[in-house]
Amino acid sequence: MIQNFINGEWKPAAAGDTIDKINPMNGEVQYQIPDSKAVDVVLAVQAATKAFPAWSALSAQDRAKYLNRIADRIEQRLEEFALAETEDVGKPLELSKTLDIPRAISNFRFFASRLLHHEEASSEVDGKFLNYTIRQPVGVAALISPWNLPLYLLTWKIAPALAMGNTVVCKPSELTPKTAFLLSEVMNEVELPKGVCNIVFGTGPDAGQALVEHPGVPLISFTGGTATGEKISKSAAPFFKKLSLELGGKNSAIILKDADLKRAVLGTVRSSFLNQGEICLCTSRILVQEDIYQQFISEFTREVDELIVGDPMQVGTFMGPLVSKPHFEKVQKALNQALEEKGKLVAGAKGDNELKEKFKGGFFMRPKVIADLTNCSDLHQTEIFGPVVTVQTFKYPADAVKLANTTPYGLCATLWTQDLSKAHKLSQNLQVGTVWVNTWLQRDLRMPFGGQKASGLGREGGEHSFDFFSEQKTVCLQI
Ligand code: TXE
Repeated sequence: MIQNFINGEWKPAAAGDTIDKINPMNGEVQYQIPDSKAVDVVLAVQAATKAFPAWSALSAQDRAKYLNRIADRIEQRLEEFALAETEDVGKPLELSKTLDIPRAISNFRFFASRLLHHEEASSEVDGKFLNYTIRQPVGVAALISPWNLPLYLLTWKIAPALAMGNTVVCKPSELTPKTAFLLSEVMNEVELPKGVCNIVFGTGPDAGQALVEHPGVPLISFTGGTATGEKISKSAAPFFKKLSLELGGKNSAIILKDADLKRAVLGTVRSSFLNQGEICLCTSRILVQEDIYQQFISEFTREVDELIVGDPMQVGTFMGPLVSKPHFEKVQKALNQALEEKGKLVAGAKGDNELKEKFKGGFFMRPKVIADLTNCSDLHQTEIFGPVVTVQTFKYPADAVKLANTTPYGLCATLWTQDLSKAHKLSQNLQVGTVWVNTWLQRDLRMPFGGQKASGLGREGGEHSFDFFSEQKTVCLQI
């Protein structure tokens, strides 16, 4: 039974209410989680506040030891975590085992190591003054995470927050809570001091909102939808809280005529539909130079229609069900709009009914590729966040950059070309936080990660996470 983890103990929501967690495979109730309200959040923040002095006073070595112990324990329980992630999200078990859980382990190890090799600045002026910086924790950090990469993204916040000496109150998505609960077991197994890490389950408007508005929480790190990011930003503004927002995306894959076509096709199939297309970094717009359009689209659609969609527990499955009924309906609505706008379904026209038959009540669909929409269709602008991509052509590379930049978002882009001087030039002009050239989702945790425009505020990763999860102070001494 999943319960809140507050002050090192598991407990139900104070009012005893629960939320049904629905199985994406069949639409049935899988289990219940606490439907926490403000009172539960207050208890969690109290616990984190009480634990803060001792935790922030620990040496970097001791905090790093805890982070490494957490990583080791998750690694020992990898199969269990991977199964839980797949059963919650619907993603293939192979993906949970090779991407989600290993990355969660890396998050803890990376920031433990960074903490021990981290240097602060100092400078001396004309032999008269010595300046040096010190980094201090902020306090109780609110960490709010989404449902698409649940453990991967939650630990991307917990690790640097704890490394910097903060204590945390986590609010995972109510759609995919299981691995966060297993993580609370690990925190207990490694004897993390009580109250250092607290996990409260509940909805966004109740538990999430109460956490954002709590006056004892000076810092919020949020990953989720842009609309929610906006709400959080508004709630946090009067308190001048430190805020990091990693929001939605509408990412383009730009295929230039000199690209290695096979690599571009396979790379774009993966970047479009991995994790059912439910990654903020997924490709959702494919821009192909007109010279190679026919060749690209015929190879691309063939690969897409050959993808295996089905039981995520089966080896070879590329896509499982979408995460929830409301999300499935949101994606279907976008697809219907595209067809109403006379978009042409060039892949994914068949197979949905068979999936509905085979997985009764499940949120399954074949990956879709839509062509022939006009450039001003708002489907090129709105985040669909599912296995539906649009494809457009362009004449000159500069036209592709213009198309790619004409969305409210600015998270990432992929570029397929063998002319690397062109790649450097186009990368300069793309208004995004990350450009991948001839690859995708290759992540170096030392690099800044985040988006521009409606894709968010701030950067996390390496030093950027330490900057966000600490207060830097300059001390100037007359010598
Ligand atoms: O995310 P939400 P949802 C996009 C994607 C998706 C859309 C909405 O387009 O369709 O966002 O998805 C908590 N105060 N992404 O509804 O609402 C919520 O409980 C405080 C992109 O699942 O953003 C959950 O824990 N917290 C994204 C978390 O916020 C609130 C990944 C995310 O929920 C809250 C997921 C509130 N008022 C969705 N309302 C990415 N960038 O990867 C909700 N929450």
